[in-house]
Amino acid sequence: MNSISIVVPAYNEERRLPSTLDALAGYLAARPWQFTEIVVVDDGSTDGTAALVERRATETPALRLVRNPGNRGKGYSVRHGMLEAKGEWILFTDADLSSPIGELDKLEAAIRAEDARVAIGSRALDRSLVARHQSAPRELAGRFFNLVMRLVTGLRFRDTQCGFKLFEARAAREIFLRQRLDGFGFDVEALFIARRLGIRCAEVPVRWSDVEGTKVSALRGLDAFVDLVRIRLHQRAGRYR
Ligand SMILES: Nc1nc2c(ncn2[C@@H]2O[C@H](COP(=O)(O)OP(=O)(O)O)[C@@H](O)[C@H]2O)c(=O)[nH]1
Ligand SMILES: [Mg+2]
Repeated sequence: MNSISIVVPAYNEERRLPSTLDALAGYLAARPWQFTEIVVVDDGSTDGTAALVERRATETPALRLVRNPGNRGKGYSVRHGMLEAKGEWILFTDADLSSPIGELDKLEAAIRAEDARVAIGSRALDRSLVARHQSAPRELAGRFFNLVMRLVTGLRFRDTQCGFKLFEARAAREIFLRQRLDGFGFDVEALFIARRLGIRCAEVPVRWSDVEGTKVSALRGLDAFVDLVRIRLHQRAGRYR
């Protein structure tokens, strides 16, 4: 792997982005790459997110801002970034870097070991890697979501919601050109499409630590459950072909 795009969906992240961009730039500088880029997708932020990225992009040529037409959600943001990215491998990561960027090495190793084209970070395979947990209700809701997700979709993953996933570029195109959910169910949808296309995905235990400042409301969380039904309906209507 010597060509990488890192996609960062960002909604009102002016506080959490600076240290994240530093960490990403540091990681990319530590290794000889043929091509690197950091694509921040501004999701209609009302704070200084876009201005911050534009300012930093003048000093960091590998950094690029793309903008959504308004606040469209994480799914829309990631799809936009994945389809804009030019690297041969594309990672998307949450703006708070809850999984440290060094964990990318583990995804890369899993891709090689399992001959996969997608590797997804997981908090469920080795819970001792979770340094700081989410609130108890949030974590419980996450486990319940996983249970319902497996029942509704038949997918076997233990954690689909970790915002740290690596795709081979061609697989990313095949998946995200079909992907349509704009909200938090998009990860499940992407994995669902991957299975339909026969694209192998490895689930990889990664270090993870909750960072304050979540933007996910209970209502948006509930909508992710509805997304599971939407996935089945889209599938039945043949929209993932
Ligand atoms: N909540 C939310 N996050 C968004 C949206 N658009 C993009 N994002 C990004 O999606 C990621 C969600 O991370 P975060 O809010 O920390 O979620 P949590 O860690 O699961 O609570 C961050 O990078 C957000 O900036 C949106 O409309 N709502
Ligand atoms: Mg977070």
